[in-house]
Amino acid sequence: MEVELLIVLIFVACLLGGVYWYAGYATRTGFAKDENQNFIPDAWEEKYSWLFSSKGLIMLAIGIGIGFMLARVIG
Ligand SMILES: [Ca+2]
Repeated sequence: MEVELLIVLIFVACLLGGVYWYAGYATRTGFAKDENQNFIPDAWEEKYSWLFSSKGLIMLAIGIGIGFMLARVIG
């Protein structure tokens, strides 16, 4: 059970990392419209602004979760 949860957490971390990377990449290259220049594609801001405003908290929670599950899997 711990291993499955660990894999899910790592998968979510990679997925979110990809989303944050893509947002920065797409807005910097001008691929996605970003008129207010906050490096979040404007099309995403209405629905997913919480994902960016709580980025630090989300990554911290996932990081703690991975660390916790990793300790249980190894130990
Ligand atoms: Ca924007």
